[in-house]
Amino acid sequence: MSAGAAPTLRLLLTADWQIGLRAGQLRERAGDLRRERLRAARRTLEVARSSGCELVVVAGDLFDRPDVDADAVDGVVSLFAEFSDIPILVLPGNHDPVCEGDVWGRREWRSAPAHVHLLREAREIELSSLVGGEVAPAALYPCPIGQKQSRLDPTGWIPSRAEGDERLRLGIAHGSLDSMGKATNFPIAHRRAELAGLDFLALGDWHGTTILERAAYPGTPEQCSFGEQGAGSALVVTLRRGAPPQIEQHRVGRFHWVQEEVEVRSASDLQALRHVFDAGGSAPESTIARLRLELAGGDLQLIERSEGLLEQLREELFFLDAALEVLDLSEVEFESPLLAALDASLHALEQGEPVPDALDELRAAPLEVVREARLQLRRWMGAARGELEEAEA
Ligand SMILES: [Mn+2]
Repeated sequence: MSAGAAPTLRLLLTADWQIGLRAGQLRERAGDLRRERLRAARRTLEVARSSGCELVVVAGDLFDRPDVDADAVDGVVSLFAEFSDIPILVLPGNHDPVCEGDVWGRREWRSAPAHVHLLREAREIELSSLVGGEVAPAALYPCPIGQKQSRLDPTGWIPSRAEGDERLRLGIAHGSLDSMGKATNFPIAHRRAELAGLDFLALGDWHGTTILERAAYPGTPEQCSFGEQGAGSALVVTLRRGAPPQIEQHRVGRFHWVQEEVEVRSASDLQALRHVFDAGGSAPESTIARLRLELAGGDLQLIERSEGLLEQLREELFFLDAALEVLDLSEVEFESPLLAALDASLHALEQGEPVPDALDELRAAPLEVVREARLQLRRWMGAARGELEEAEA
């Protein structure tokens, strides 16, 4: 058989849309982010169309949970209806499992168009029986999830390739490959594709794109939270019997999530932080940020500048969660010359500089003790002045 005659199939692999995600971290913008997730889903389906994919595979967690708003389900169903030229295969994942009270039994989902196929059973399916006769001979091995957690490998049932079976064999599963650590929920043998003679194993659950020899996670099309790595893509996978899969990664996500903790010692630290957003490679209105600023020292001008920068970023970014912490009480003004001298001496001790003879024996004190003494002194001064002002008022 010539190479040209080998069965080929091009599919778009996506997963973990998590439609209806609560996104509580984004507070007042959470609803906007939910709508944006559906836009990323649309861009994903547009990639399928522009790349000439013969089908779309959603490898689990299309919905964030079974009780998402009716609007969320309606939104997905209407979106699918706009892409009626491409069959869409949907696998239930651990966020949207097939079980009592599942999202799939809801009225909104039941109006999904006929080109959308829910893979609710673990059994071999001839692809042509779902999508018509034009497609290459291929067998599907869907591994739907029926609960939130399990220690069993959902791909364990897939039979080995029978001798003489020259169809493409495609596994579709949701869980964690057991090779990458932390694989406690729905662990999947990392060599399952090779063990079962699959041409490709389409995977969902990990939110970062991960491409292996005969298996891949597309990752979530739009990052879900701070700390996730490698989200924001869809994969176009071309299978040809007897050859390794060809996998192309397409960016479909809009948002960049930035998390920074900065110790601000001078105005140049603020400039460097500003630069993170100016040179970050994403438009400010598509940036979601969490910032923790620590000001070592109570320089009032620096505090004001920091507040100014945060105010500016809050205007420009899609969302900013910011905290400004002032660590020191340097602004304390000592009315007593004696206490001022003591404070200066403690500071000198901290810095390893010469101190008056009277404090000489403190030289042996551990640095933390000296720092704490100075901080206590300043707190006490601040409190004492506050009481005085209250008494005068
Ligand atoms: Mn999952």
